[in-house]
Amino acid sequence: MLSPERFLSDLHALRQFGAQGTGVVRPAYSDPDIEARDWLAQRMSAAGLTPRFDAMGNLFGLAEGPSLLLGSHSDSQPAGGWLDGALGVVAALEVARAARETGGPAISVVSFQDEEGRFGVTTGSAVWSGGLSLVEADALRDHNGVLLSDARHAFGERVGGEVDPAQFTGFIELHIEQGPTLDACDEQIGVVCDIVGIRDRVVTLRGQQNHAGTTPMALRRDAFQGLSAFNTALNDRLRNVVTRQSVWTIGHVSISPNASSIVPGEVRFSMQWRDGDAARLDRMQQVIEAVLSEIVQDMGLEVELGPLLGLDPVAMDPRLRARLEAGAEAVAPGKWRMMPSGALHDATNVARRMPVAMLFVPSINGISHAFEEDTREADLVAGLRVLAHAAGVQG
Ligand code: HGY
Ligand code: MN
Ligand code: MN
Repeated sequence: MLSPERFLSDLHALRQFGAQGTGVVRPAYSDPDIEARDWLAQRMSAAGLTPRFDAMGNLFGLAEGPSLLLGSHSDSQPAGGWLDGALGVVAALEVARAARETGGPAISVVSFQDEEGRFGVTTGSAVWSGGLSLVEADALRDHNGVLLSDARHAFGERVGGEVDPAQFTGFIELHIEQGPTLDACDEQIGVVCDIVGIRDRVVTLRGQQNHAGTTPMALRRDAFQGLSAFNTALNDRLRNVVTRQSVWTIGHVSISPNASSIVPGEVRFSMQWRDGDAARLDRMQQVIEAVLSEIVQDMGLEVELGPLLGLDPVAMDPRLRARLEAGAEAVAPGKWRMMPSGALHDATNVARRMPVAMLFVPSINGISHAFEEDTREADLVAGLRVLAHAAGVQG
């Protein structure tokens, strides 16, 4: 039988790996991430599933024969919440376990690796689904310059054979909403219609490192001033291109040499933008590149653009979505809605190989990618029940 108590107990057990305050620090390939995956592999075995790590460190708990795949990711942001990804993995485990106990359908479980993009954009599921080759992935570096090919060796002898996507009939991912809609409307379930697209690249501006006391303002080639001017101009120039759903973020900045008395010679920053319309993502890219080239010309700087990473928007499979809608109506009548996902998810990559669908539960005050991230217990359990319903497992 589906057990909300066992599900919540596992969810809190996973929370202990990399726990920091109310949140978790469990980035992909860190010690807590690997320890958490070892623990999950044991729980999969105990549930009668066969655990298997692939070369990227994606962890599968496999049922025999063709099966429905459920899951999400168990790595976290560098300062992340306890439910982002973990909820979908542990709920999948509970549904698979209940299915075996009740003689239900074959359900497999996955925890994808590096969903949070230490090295790229949903790197583990991108490689597994064939969107990115392992050779290309291995050349990616994190913000500290660590190569993915080095980081993934931490899995050592755990790595088994590759897991063939053809054995799965579909994929369903339960996740927290990570935005304000369900919480503000006092609703319990969101059935996802589409996942937005994303573009992400590292930009480097180079000027001239110099003395901060003696270099006249007019003669400076200050890389940070370049970033500051770029940001202001970009917010203005994007106005005619974007909608209320478009977002763009400079989330990581590294200034060199980062000292009070030195005019910065170099600044490296992440430039990320997201939208539900692939054509608009392209237009935003054109504006970003145009503004950058104007700024570097005006300010005597040089610009280097890193590789453009990204994923296009994806629609959910209507048949799986209908199963989630029926589950939502059974578990939370009148308290659910259809909605797009503004966050990115592994389901986007998995959609290359099989039908996919997603459901959300509310995030209190819409907060996520922060230690304060939380969801009411009744909503976590409602999400579990809708997932089980859609998977055809007794609730
Ligand atoms: O950034 C995202 O949308 C996801 O949480 N990786
Ligand atoms: Mn997530
Ligand atoms: Mn996340």
